[in-house]
Amino acid sequence: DTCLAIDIGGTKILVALVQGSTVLARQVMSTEPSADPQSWIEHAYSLSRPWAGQYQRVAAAVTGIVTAGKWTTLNPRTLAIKNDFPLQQALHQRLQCPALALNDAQAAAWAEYRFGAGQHRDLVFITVSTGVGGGMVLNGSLRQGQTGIAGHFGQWRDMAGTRFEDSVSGRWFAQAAAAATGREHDARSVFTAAAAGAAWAESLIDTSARRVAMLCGNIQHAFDPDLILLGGGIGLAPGFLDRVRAHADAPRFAPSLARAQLGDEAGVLGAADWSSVDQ
Ligand code: BMX
Repeated sequence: DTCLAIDIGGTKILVALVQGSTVLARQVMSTEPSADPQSWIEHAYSLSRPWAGQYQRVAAAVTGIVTAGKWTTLNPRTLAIKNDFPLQQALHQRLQCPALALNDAQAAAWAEYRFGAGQHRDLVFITVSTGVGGGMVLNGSLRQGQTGIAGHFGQWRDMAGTRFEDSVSGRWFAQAAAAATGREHDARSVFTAAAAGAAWAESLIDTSARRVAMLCGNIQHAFDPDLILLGGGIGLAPGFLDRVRAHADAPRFAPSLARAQLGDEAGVLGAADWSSVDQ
């Protein structure tokens, strides 16, 4: 059957009509950070109007934690959501069909396992994006945990109490670039500046990659997975994975790193597939 799948991230919302591993049609818009969940849903709904009657269920992959269908932010800097927004219920009411929601990176991990990188025994997916998210498929099953928080590696804190994602993510790039240049930047413009030879931009990318390598090393020590996949706008940026690899280079226990294969469609593909297996 066919699923309407919605990925609500810190920067953009992707709405797709999905059948198995195929995205039949898609629409993308930017997330208005100052708006609220109900209005993001209304926007997604309006983008999906041309596909009315073509799907039997709706699945959402969202930035933030989903506990029993309710949605809460972990890091309001990535996207602020008031606690326990009844996401599944709101989707069901708006779209008038069965609805399921889960965290975006968990959905992406599941999609990579099913349709992307493939069926490894233990696979970890990390997205370096607006924030830093993660998901794990262990022994063939998606690990969501008791509350849905499993895999939130970006929320790990250093000794000073700083969240990991606040020192490597797209938001961090924007802040660090502004501090370095006195001008406004986003992650994309930092990568463009680095490609044009700007030393300050090079150095920011290298700092982020070094910290992500550290994160991957920690994950390896915790779960010893077969594979760690890197996704997200920054994770997939040209050259980023190579830098992470170079920094992660420890002889015996280095993580096995690879590029995530499903790009920005991992969330919608994973949510759609998960909604067919988890009901
Ligand atoms: C944050 C957290 C995670 C999410 C990750 C990536 C919030 C709102 N989100 O760590 O749940 O998986 O960001 O999100 O607390 P993205 O929007 O950058 O893809």
